[in-house]
Amino acid sequence: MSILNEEQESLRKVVADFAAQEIAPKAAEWDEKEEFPWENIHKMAGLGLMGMPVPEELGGAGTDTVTYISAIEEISKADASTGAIMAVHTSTGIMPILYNGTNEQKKKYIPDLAMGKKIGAFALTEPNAGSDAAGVQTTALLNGDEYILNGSKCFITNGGEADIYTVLASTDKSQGTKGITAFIVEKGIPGFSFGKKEHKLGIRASETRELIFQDCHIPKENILGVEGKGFSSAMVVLDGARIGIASQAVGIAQAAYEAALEYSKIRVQFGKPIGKQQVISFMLADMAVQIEAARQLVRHAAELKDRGFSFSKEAAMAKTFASDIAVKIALDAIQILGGYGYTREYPVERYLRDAKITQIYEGTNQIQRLVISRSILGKF
Ligand code: COS
Repeated sequence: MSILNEEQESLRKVVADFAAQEIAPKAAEWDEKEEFPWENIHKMAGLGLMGMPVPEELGGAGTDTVTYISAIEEISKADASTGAIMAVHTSTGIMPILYNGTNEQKKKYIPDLAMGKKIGAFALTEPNAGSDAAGVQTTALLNGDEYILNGSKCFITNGGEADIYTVLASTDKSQGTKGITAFIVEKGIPGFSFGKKEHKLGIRASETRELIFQDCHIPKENILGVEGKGFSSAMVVLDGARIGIASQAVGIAQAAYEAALEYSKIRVQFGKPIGKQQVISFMLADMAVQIEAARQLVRHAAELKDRGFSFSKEAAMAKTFASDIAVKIALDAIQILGGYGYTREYPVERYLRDAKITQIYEGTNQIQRLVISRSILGKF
């Protein structure tokens, strides 16, 4: 079953109306300027959208995952950049602390993050540790009551704008994945700086930056979870985050489909609207099927998570399918709009540019297929 209940549906509707009125009209401008949409983030914080699945006692909205990912879909439909900021902030900025933090860490960091007063980010990827996440070369060496962090991270979503970072570093290179540890690192501490800002194909209003650590002293109490458990904790966080990105992909696909549908009703060729020509109506029918199938996969993974079942394989399936169909649907939407679709006068070219990243980040779709095949066949 994956029909939203009354409460989930009414929250989805509130977010959809808000996103259509407040976010969508400016999405093209944010994209053009490559400017972090703080205005959107402040408004979303006011509505309680920056910490939806966080318990109320920690400043969140206390929703389930299904409601949270339905909101990501609606925000992403209006603006995929804002959807990326929200999803990454919540799923990978807050969740590592919620899952693994001590009570003191939770109280210190989560309320400001969940209320959107601060932004969170997650720093795993490095120049030589992408799909092979275990190849982390950033080191954290214990020195008295501190760890000293050295190295760099790349492609960090919310990098530079975020205040709180979960950083994965090697505390013992000889131990492989079991020598990786997570740390909470605050913006502004000595030895922590930002490198180049990436200029991207899509989600251009979201910030993506390099992080640089040069003899950065981290107090011992900022270790997140247990030393050596950072890698498996990161995998758990990423499983959840992949449902968010899958939902972002569904939102982009829905936006592209609706743009193509509207255009097909008004564009007249050969004496009738193109939507009444079978060649176009069948394309629209295929889009509708693919979006519904993707949405159901995403909600299924979210429901498994909410009910406490294992959902790693299903999250990977949802992300793979939803991101692949988002790219296909955005391409087909451009095809339906023809020459107009190829211009910046219409939003469909942006949808294609935004959709592409969903096949890449939070684990490429090749990695998702690896996760799925390992779940079916075992590791080989
Ligand atoms: N949940 C909990 N634990 C997990 C896990 C999961 N989903 N996936 C792996 N682990 C644990 C394993 O159980 C293993 O622990 P033990 O040694 O105690 O058994 C440990 O983590 C190492 O796992 P594994 O041997 O499978 O690691 P690999 O190096 O073979 O790689 C992949 C695993 C490829 C799946 C991982 O590197 C990956 O997900 N890469 C993509 C990274 C990514 O998504 N990056 C996106 C950017 S970060 S926002």
